[in-house]
Amino acid sequence: MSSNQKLNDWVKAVANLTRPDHIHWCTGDQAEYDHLVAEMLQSSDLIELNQQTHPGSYLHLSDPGDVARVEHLTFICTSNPGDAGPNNQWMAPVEAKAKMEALFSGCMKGRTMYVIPYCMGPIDSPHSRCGVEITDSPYVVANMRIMTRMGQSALERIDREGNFVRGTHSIGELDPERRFIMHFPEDLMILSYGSGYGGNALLGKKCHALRIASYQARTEGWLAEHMLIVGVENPQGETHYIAAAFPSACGKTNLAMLIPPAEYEGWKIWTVGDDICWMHPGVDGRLWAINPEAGFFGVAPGTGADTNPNALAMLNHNCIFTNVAQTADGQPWWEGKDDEIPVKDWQGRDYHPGSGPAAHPNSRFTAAISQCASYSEQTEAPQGVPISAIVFGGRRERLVPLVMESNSWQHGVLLGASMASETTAAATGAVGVVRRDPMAMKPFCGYNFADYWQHWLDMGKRIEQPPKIFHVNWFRKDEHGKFMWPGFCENMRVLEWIIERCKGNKAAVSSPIGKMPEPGAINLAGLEVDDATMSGLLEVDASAWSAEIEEIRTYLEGYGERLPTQLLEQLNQVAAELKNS
Ligand code: GTP
Ligand code: SPV
Ligand code: MN
Repeated sequence: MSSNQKLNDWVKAVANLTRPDHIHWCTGDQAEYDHLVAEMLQSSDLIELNQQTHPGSYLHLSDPGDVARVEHLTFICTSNPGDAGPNNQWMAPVEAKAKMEALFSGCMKGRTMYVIPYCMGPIDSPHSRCGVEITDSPYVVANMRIMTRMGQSALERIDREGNFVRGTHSIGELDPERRFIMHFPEDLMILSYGSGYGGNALLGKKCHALRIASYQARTEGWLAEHMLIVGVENPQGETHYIAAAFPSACGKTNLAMLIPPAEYEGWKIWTVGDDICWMHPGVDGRLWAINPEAGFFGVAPGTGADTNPNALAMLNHNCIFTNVAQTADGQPWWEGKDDEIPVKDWQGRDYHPGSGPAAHPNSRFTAAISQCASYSEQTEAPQGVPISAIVFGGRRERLVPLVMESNSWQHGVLLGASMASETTAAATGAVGVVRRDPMAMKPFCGYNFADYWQHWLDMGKRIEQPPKIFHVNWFRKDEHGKFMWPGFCENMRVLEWIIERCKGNKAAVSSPIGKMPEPGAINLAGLEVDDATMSGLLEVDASAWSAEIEEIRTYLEGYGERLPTQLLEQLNQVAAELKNS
């Protein structure tokens, strides 16, 4: 129980509706976690992995119909449909609440209802926000303990502050026909039914820290973004922090913990966050960022010694794996890990090579951020870290150059608003289809994108020393379908150029779409990238870009009268420069 009457009353009301057999208030301590794990091993919610090679690690196999976020079943329920915008699905709050009440009615009979107080962000940060998730899934409790500051300390902060986001979650029947993820930003409330997976169920993550928080951030003058936060330290011991927004499964976790290549002796990468970033203008005129999360819910496939050695090393203890495959000796396995051949696939069936992926393409690991070798102690700093550069990026086979810099904050907002990316397995639906994903927030902005872009433009005026804004694309392919840029740790070379630009040390070449590196400005020492490939990676095809700009115009104009005119002015300027080029 809490000393907060509002919290106690709400817990009671949810119990009256859902009818659980037991109510458990989570403390977040180790004994509670161990007990939950023991129960889940008993009920087969968890499978024990090899405790010699992976102590404290377990595997959860989800329902095969519940493997990713469900954007078509996700709603923003504001009183005015215009406030949700064309970027969201909207439902009237009264209708949504009635629908959810019917689903939740009696749904926890025979089960335990867990009350999870959690804090998003360092427990003593003025920028952190608390929430309480009620759930009937012990798997959710175990994951929330890794992903957030969960339990007693969060409850104490809630008792002190009085306000918190209310999240109610039930796995229900795991029936996609009876599944909804509903957000009520005006009430700071989330209702989620019918899924036990990731962002659908761990309500502190996308539901609270992005959809609800982005709505709050707009009214309160800050930014809640789908961004990693990384510190880049040079051999002189100077650290610059970069925040980067890439859509789901487009490389945030990888970039956040890269190990610089051999040519970068003395450089060090510090991980502050890999998915979500809350930024506030500081009294010193800079933009400061905290990571509201305490753990990673990272994509497993593709994580190997050659791509992301820091991640691989942290995954050998105290992890929860979801929907990966298993080797004969009970180790977790996924495509891209190593040359082993697994014996069981992500549904626990016998695996036969050639019968499709052994691990689900959206299989994931949950691990505490402090387990990562590149973990930065600044992750706990109440004021956060100062951001030198904001980087936008997408997965684009064609057209979009390796890196470019915006001409101004306003032009940078256009770069973010114009983002597009090939869809991935992180959400249900087709994979590999190019879609507009402004600021990587298409699935996560809790209000009308037009108002969001205006908010970004306004923020630029409120920050005296705004970060420089860049756009990158690691995913350009050649005519044989091969990635042109080696990516992964070699992205360090692009980060170096970005930081040099922030420090004012390197010149850039103007192009109609933004500032580009001068020839030779990206350090290619030790790389097998020839000059022709590099100029291909930095090429700006004016006629293809003119077509892209018209597509962007059509997309932006879809936002109607709310669209900031400044954004269209920026677009017109680019269009005119392309024409004259
Ligand atoms: P979410 O957790 O869904 O938000 O994803 P994310 O943005 O953190 O993506 P992540 O770093 O997990 O990468 C997703 C996939 O992209 C993995 O399979 C990676 O191996 C692959 N990937 C990441 N970085 C690069 C890169 O620089 N080049 C190439 N070719 N692939 C990459
Ligand atoms: C994403 O899809 O961007 C994720 C995974 O980070 S989930 O938590 O499921 O949203
Ligand atoms: Mn994400």
